[in-house]
Amino acid sequence: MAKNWHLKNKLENVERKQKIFRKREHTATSSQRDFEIPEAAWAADIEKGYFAARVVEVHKKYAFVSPEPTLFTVNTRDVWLSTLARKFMKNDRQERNLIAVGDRVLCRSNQFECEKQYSELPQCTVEFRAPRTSKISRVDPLFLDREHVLAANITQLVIVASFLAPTVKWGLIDRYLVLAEEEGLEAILILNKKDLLRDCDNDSFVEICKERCAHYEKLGYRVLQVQAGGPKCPRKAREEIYAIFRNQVSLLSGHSGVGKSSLVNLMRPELKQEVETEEILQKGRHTTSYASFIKLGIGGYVIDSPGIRSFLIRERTPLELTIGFREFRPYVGQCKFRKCSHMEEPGCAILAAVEAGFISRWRYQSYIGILTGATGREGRMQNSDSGDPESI
Ligand SMILES: Nc1nc2c(ncn2[C@@H]2O[C@H](COP(=O)(O)OP(=O)(O)OP(=O)(O)O)[C@@H](O)[C@H]2O)c(=O)[nH]1
Ligand SMILES: [Mg+2]
Ligand SMILES: [Zn+2]
Repeated sequence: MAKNWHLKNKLENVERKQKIFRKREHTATSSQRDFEIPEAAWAADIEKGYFAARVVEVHKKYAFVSPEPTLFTVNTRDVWLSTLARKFMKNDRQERNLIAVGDRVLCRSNQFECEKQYSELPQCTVEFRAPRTSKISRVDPLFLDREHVLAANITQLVIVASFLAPTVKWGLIDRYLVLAEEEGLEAILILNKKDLLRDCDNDSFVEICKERCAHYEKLGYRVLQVQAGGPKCPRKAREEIYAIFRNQVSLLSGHSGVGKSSLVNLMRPELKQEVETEEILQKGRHTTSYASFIKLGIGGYVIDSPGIRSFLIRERTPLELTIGFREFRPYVGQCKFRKCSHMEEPGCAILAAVEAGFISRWRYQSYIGILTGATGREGRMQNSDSGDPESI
């Protein structure tokens, strides 16, 4: 009974917060609305000398952008230092940064206006942002009612985990899958450090890994088990990796040390990525410090991001969350109670499917974890409470 009461309270809370969020969205400041302008309306400004660009890196007070003369051709070698137009620099916004890596923006050069040159790079002002075709975001760890957009306009989400060192966190994978499902993005799973699994003598762990990889494949996700670092990656594995990333704009996400940058380095990146070394490991910090938009020699672009420390995603109602678990969908609307949370209600179709073995228990546990707001703090940085780096 006490548990039921707690759950009811919790769900009412989610609904209340969502109402506030929607109301806020509705009354978003006019500056926020004006900032997002469809590209079709950019032509007149482009004639005045403005230029379209892609955001390639975001810092606290500035960002780097690269011109994008046509869609999907980003001149990543031509980097401009940009600041946001002053009129948009308001604090009362729901989004941590108005621009994120991957955003398409319209810039005005102020190369000859600036009295002070802060950098040798040309300088510009970001005047407008195009509506996003996709975004991946989390809850800002510093202000829990604010959204932190990690990347925008990606064409696929590549979730990277390592079998060991650090040990794979299946719950984190499921959290990312929920975001991908909601955005209608293809999600691909790369399980790295296959060599460590091969040498592992914990048979039950190896068995679980095998089972779960096969289960994700059964659910229709592409799963790749690779060895991105260490000795040379075999040609076949390399070809498989290329086939995933070629001509896409991919976001690489996952926790620190799993091998995201090692993967990027296999694909002839324009900028070689720094990979974790013994020294960095001792300091316990992220190797990649900022998410950056990188052109790949094999074709396409990738956003390499630092391993995430806290991955709290926006709270969702049970109905919203079931969308993120594709195997739950056939049972949605079949429960006895319309507002079923699928936790312990009688006549719950999802619980029955778990009992009957149609939904796996561990995926169901992930659902419960997200629904009840487990923090998602995982990994070797979990004891560090020093706030978050400015980037992702
Ligand atoms: N044994 C083994 N080690 C690997 C493999 N891939 C990468 N590594 C090592 O794992 C460590 C972490 O790799 P990174 O590529 O820096 O990981 P990352 O995900 O980019 O980490 P952050 O930038 O901190 O988020 C490095 O020491 C790599 O050499 C692999 O397949 N097997
Ligand atoms: Mg890295
Ligand atoms: Zn139910």
